[in-house]
Amino acid sequence: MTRQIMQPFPDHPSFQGFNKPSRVEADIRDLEVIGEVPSDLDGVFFRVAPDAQFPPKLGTDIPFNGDGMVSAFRFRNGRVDFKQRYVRTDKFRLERDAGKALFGAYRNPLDDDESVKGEYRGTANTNVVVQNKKLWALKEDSPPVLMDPWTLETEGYSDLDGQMTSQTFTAHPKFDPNTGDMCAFGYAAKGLITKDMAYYEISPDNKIKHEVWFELPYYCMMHDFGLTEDYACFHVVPIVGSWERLEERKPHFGFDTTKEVYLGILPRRGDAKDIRWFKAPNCFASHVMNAFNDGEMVYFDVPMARNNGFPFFPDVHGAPFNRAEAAAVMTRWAVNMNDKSDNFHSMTRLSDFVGEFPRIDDRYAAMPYRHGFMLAQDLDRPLELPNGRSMSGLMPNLLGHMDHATGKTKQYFTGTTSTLQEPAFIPRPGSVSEGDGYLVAVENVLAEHRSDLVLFDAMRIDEGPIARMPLELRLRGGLHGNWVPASMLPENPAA
Ligand code: V55
Ligand code: FE
Repeated sequence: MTRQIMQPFPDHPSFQGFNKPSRVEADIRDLEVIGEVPSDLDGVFFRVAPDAQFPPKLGTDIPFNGDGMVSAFRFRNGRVDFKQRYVRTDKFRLERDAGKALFGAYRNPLDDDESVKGEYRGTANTNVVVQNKKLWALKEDSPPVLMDPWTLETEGYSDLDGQMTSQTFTAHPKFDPNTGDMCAFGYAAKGLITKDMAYYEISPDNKIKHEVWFELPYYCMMHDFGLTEDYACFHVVPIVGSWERLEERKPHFGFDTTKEVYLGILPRRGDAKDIRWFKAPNCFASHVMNAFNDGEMVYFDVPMARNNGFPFFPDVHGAPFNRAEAAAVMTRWAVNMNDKSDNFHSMTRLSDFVGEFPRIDDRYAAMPYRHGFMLAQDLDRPLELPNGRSMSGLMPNLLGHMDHATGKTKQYFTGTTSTLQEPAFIPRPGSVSEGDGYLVAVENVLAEHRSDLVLFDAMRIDEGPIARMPLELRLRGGLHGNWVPASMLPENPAA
């Protein structure tokens, strides 16, 4: 069979300019370091980005459907090495063999090539975490894909040796800092567009210790959740989908401003019958900064907006995308499990940053915490480049730090020709106090079509990076990543 000639990527901002798929798999030994990388940092910063291997089968597609490309930045002795590989998902292998895209639109199998019916459609493009000495490449519509954390070779999809019956697994698992358990869920767990949710607590050696199945009030995108010492918290926001939409070839999801928002609270040691669903007026929220509980009071911190944040999942009633109403600010939702009413206890604004991609010092996940970080946008200093559009429409030129104890904030500004990708926190080796450490992030140097890795002292981001590692490569806008200390990785055969 002769391979089809590679076609150009679509003439669309999410496939051109800085967002053009790069498809570069690379190894760079010893990145140039401007400044200083602390010599006691020993670990890897993993991150993942969608990077379509082929132009979309149907001529266009949303940015969330690109094939997962994993980058690994290995820190040791003040040096940083770079490795980047595609996740060899089933989709990736089938399409590589065919020399073209075989799968249709994002989470719509109706236009898939006959030859791939029933195959996993996942792209493993949303998050990468380490558990049980493997790298898990995650996409919320399918099971996890396991990889070798050193070579980035793909092992394949895993159902945890048959333990996991959910058809899907979230890209936002949480790690209980007390036990190392991975707490996670799958939605559409019994199949596409089902309301079924499965909640799992998985030990560090991959045993499912606890499992709860329940139904959502309505089917919607369940992208993230909140974990506290005693509860798992699920925000139901009307980014809705239906078979009707798929039949009509509309995007899988659309936003419905007429539906209520819920916060479901599941006692972690309880059962489906113990869930309480609290109600709030319509709003938009996606990523969770952190959550914690004080007895029966449950606190859940999210960037929250009045309206839809995803331009490519349009309003189901036809309203145009409203950029001003899509602006999200950090907000603390509170509910009281002892309340007789199903209303929220309160919603409190935590800072004035407008943005998304909230992160914390993960040693303080699921417990009362003080320091939060996020990407934000200084709207008074807009980007000066036409081609710098990011996937979500958010063009973050600020890294923000908020101190929840004092209400004070600090920020780093990239200038008007660069933007930032989500940071990850690196604890200072030997430290235990919250916020004592570093932040690492990819900076998009849009003007030069280049990406830099930047490292900050987490408590002094306003002073700018302590080290900058220019890549001379362009890393497409990514989603999520994490710092993993060498102690959580297997022995490195190459070291
Ligand atoms: C998000 C990202 C996804 C996805 C669903 O909110 C939600 C982010 C990169 O893929 O499939
Ligand atoms: Fe996410």
